Amino acid sequence: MPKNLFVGAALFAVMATTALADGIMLGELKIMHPILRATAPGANVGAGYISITNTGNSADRLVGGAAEFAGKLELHEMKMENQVMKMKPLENGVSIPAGATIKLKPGGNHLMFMKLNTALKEGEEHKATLIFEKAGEKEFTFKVKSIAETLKMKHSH
Ligand SMILES: [Cu+2]
Repeated sequence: MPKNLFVGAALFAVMATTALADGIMLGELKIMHPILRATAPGANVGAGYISITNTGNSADRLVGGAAEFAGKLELHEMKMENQVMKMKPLENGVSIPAGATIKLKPGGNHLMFMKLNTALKEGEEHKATLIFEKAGEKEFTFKVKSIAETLKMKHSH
């Protein structure tokens, strides 16, 4: 491909990206629907969900994050073990292939906020920072949804 044609294509890609009205862009990642699940009374861990689209040409990776309302933020996967669904930390984070949309949602990979220092109540908003290998880090505002509402997400596409 002639070099100037390649540059032109790249510029077009950048313009198309910034024109997206929905979601928040961080580099080439488009982040949508940051959600926290409301906690039951006395719970000291809380789950978080988010949708990430990689609009770029190379893979990125969600590697971790932090929040003031939690002592620690882990990335978890759900795994069947002896017919019991268990949560396991994803030590290598969550890969986001070029062009792919990954959804952290109930029943699948999720954000796990450990050592909560406040209850997460429906309707509230809390800030949490997510860290990506290539795109860097950014603070997002998560909306707290009821447990029933987050369960509906399980079957959404
Ligand atoms: Cu978990």
